[in-house]
Amino acid sequence: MSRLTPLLDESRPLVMGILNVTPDSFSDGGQFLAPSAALQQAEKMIKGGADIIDVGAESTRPGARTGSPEEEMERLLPVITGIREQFDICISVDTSSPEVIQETAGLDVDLINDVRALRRDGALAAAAQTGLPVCLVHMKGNPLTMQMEPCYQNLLQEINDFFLERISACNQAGINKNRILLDPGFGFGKTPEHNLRLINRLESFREHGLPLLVGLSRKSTITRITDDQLMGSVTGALLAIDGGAKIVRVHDVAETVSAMKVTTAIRTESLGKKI
Ligand code: PT1
Repeated sequence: MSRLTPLLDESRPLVMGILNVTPDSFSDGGQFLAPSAALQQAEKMIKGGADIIDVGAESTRPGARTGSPEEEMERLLPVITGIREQFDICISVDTSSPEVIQETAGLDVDLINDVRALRRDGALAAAAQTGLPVCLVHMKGNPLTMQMEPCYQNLLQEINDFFLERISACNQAGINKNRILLDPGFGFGKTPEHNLRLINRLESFREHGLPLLVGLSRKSTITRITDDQLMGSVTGALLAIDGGAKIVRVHDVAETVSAMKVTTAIRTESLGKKI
């Protein structure tokens, strides 16, 4: 069974640490490409309190181009295998490729995180086959084109309609609702104002009754507001959790976890155990 399932049943929010093994990632490109550097970063995030490590080999930042599944696998395989050998941590694979979904499922991973919401040919069937939970991200367009004048009649409704359509496609492919997480896709085909509204109105997406995941760490909307990426990202993560996010996807795990502990202590009026 996926290690994520019991974690989702806990009442606390979860932290997903980002591990990019891409040569061109938007904030840490190339830094963790070597498997040993990637494993060190994974260890740092686990020590910092990460519940999940999200490993990705395809850059999906605005303007990025898609690589081949073989390229993705070549980068992912040693890192996923290494993490699995060393740590009993939840591993998420950030991919849209059916081949990668199928291959990595054999490496005992716990979540398929797809910014294309399993819309690629064969991705739904591949994900269904694995029996793993899936995260469906809302994206208008594709990474190459998504920031070219993104436009909505009704942002929140269009995202919810998209969720309904993808949940139904998943159900038809044999992926039950209890295996689905939703992500409104901060930075995916949206203006900064759209992105800010998503977080401010996160409760709009609760109607599906599914866990919400939000990733805003170090994204351009944040860095356009403040030069302090860390404080900006942590603040955004806290407000996302306040709005009902079950999982926040972050670069700075330890800092986010510390901030979350203080908000939890205030909300529960009790000291958590100091780690
Ligand atoms: C995300 C996410 C992701 N984001 C999930 N997976 C990225 N579930 C990759 C910018 O504007 O939010 N949720 N996987 C990275 N994508 C972006 C998008 C990075 C926009 C940067 C920007 O700077």
